[in-house]
Amino acid sequence: MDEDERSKVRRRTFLKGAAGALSVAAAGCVDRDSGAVAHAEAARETAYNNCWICRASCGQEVTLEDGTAVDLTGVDGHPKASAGPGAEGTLCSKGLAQLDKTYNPNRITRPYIREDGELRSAEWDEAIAYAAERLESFREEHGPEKLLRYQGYPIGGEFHDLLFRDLYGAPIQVGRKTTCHGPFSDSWEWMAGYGREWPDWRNSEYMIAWGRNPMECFRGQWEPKGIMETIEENDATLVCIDPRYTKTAEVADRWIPIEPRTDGALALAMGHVIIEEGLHDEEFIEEWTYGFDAYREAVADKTPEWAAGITDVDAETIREVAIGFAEAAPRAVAFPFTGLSFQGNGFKNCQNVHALNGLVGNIDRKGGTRHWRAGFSLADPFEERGIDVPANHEGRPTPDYDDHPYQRHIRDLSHNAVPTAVERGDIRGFVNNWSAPLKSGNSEAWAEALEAMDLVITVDAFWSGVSRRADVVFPGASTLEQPFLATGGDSAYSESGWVTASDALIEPVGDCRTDYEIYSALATELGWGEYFPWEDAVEFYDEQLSGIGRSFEDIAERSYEIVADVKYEQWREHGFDTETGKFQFDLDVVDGYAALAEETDVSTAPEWHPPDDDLYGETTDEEYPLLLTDGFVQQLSRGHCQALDDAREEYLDRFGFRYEGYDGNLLHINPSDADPRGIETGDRVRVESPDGHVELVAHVYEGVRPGWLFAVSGFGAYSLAPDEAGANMMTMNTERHVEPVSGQVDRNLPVEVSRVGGETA
Ligand SMILES: Nc1nc2c(c(=O)[nH]1)N[C@H]1C(S)=C(S)[C@@H](COP(=O)(O)OP(=O)(O)OC[C@H]3O[C@@H](n4cnc5c(=O)[nH]c(N)nc54)[C@H](O)[C@@H]3O)O[C@H]1N2
Ligand SMILES: Nc1nc2c(c(=O)[nH]1)N[C@H]1C(S)=C(S)[C@@H](COP(=O)(O)OP(=O)(O)OC[C@H]3O[C@@H](n4cnc5c(=O)[nH]c(N)nc54)[C@H](O)[C@@H]3O)O[C@H]1N2
Ligand code: SF4
Ligand SMILES: [Mo]
Repeated sequence: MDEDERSKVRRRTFLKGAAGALSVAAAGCVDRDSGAVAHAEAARETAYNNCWICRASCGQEVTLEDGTAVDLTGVDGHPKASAGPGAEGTLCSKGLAQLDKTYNPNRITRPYIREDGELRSAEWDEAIAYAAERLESFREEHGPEKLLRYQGYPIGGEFHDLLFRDLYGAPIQVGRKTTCHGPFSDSWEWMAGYGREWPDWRNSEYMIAWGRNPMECFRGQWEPKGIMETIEENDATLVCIDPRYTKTAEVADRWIPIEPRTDGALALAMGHVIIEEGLHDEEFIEEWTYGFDAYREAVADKTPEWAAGITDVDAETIREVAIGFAEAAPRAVAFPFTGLSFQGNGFKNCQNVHALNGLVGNIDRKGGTRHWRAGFSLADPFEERGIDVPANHEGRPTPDYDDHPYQRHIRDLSHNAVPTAVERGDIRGFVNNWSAPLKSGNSEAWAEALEAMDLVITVDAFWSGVSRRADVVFPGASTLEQPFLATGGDSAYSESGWVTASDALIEPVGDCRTDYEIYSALATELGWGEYFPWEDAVEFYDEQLSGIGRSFEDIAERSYEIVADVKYEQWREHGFDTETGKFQFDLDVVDGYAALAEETDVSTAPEWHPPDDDLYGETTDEEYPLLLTDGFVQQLSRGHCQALDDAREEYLDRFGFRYEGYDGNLLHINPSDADPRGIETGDRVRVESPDGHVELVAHVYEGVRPGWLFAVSGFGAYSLAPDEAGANMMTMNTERHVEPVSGQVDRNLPVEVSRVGGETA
């Protein structure tokens, strides 16, 4: 397609998308939100879009003026952006920052290729031809099995898979779960038969946010709204178990700043109380669970007094929370996520928490934990067109990782194992999409591995540790600049499946292109054009939606549609999709896990695993007496808002920081740890671990537990933050920092902290 044709397509699709809501502003009227006087002649229109900053796909209503997006609000009634039917739609500050992201001067807006060791900008045709030529010679020299695939949360993920997995034949990818939610979802999948559960917040009467921060780390605006509504309307209780005083802790009835990594002990003691009080769901256990005897035995001697000594939560609190939770069940939910997944002993901790949900029988019940399911299927556009997609990745040799226990049981590679795979020559090239892996774990070794690889190709929006080291960089379009489609079951509509879609609303900034354009151009150059017969992604999505009798245009015009009923208690009809057809307390029937458990001498049933220096994470000692973890805050997304000035400023503002010259992340430290070290708020501090050190600025406050340090991730070396300001904790993380069952990055590091030469920031 040449330039003219492409812009014709864009104009056509844009006009289709915006047609529903055209309005021309009266001369001199005042913009509701910004207060600015609109340009007398400006054609103002609104159209729908979806936010993908935290990947929750909240519906956005965008105001456009002369082809530029000038304002954003949420879409009322949207399943992800509102509290449900008729409710006001809102966006969080990250969603509102979408304009700043799109028009940001730091954005990559042209293709780049490496020449004589330096990246230089290139024309699209040249960049595509160069990437194709390098991919071909790579295949001849090394074979496709040496090319590693890595995707974050992209829009065109299926096109990346089609090109690099199915057609090119690269068999190995880095498991998404191994940087985010491995222990959480692996344990849940083996216990309940599906990888994802979602809390039915809106209908819940007792909510335990367990190492989760849903008031600021949303999976869409429906989460905080649902929580606040059920607190107000159902007098529901919210308990926050977190060593950090988060926004969730702020609104909770109880904040339990637990000793980190001891959640598994707390969960077992709660199970002990629930059984002792006879508050478990006998009928559910009898008919729908497997392995309850092993569970009963596991908790028999796990009294609240026992757990109090481990968790630093007093026995009375443990009793009260256990009883409150069980009495409210099934309208009760104990929901862990990344807080427990980031732990070296995370698998058992998650298994023990999940077991509580089975014990009180709240699985897929109103107000409990919901089985994530859309309740409908889209059509397969390849089938529609009679295209037989090859599976060229199948049967390729994959490396043998017998010395990595978890790696034997999963096909995807663990994020932290990649550098070793490169060192061994198992991996020699890398294709990356919307991801910034150098912030996620084992960062120094990853940086070296990228330098050592023969070929690195990336689609990115900002300069990161990967794009700076790439051979070819393609500038990807944001959601405002490309069509979007998402479906799901997790939303404000507890009993419905939804679809949401939006078309490109603005011309891509600079020379950016949509994901579909990038992958189809590359595929065509490599001789696989026949597998990308769609004119654009709109046509592809349209064919998918034909499966439910909808068109892309239909949905994009109204932003979303509720399309299916998703009943509670789906297990009544189909049973659980597990080995026994039941909810499994004991995982002795799960082959992979049973073998691993035997090897590592652990129980297949719930059990308390303390961190132990050996397999389950490192412990603190005299030299490194503090435990450091990193994570998220409301104002920033995983790894891209750090490139935006306003977002960084909002984050620093929240903690009272307005220092000129420092816009990195803060190290939150309790006064009882700061005082003896002579550290005050604003001091530059050095954090030292057995594997390295970083420097950043201290924020002394009571909002973190004594002995525990927290910093926001996505800053420092290899990050998108301008000048790599702040610290990347993962430069102190290594291959051995891995949770042994799922292969997920363990992000708890023993450290010592000192003030740097008396300077203040
Ligand atoms: N240290 C540490 N690491 C973590 C975490 C942590 O708490 N601490 N959290 C983990 C979690 S939960 C997750 S899910 C992973 C996610 O980690 P990733 O898979 O790396 O995902 P993101 O951080 O969202 O990806 C950021 C990249 O996407 C690019 N990008 C942003 N917008 C666009 C766009 O419109 N188009 C294109 N083409 N690219 C774009 C950015 O430029 C950036 O390079 O991170 C994990 N890593
Ligand atoms: N603002 C914002 N929202 C996001 C994202 C984002 O980047 N920014 N990303 C999205 C993604 S990909 C994800 S995976 C989700 C993550 O959603 P959440 O899991 O809710 O995110 P976190 O804030 O990392 O929550 C983990 C909490 O666990 C606590 N914690 C740490 N160690 C322990 C421990 O040992 N025990 C207990 N009990 N708690 C502990 C941390 O202090 C932190 O508050 O957020 C999504 N939403
Ligand atoms: S919660 Fe915020 S960042 Fe996430 S999709 Fe919604 S508006 Fe965007
Ligand atoms: Mo995540």
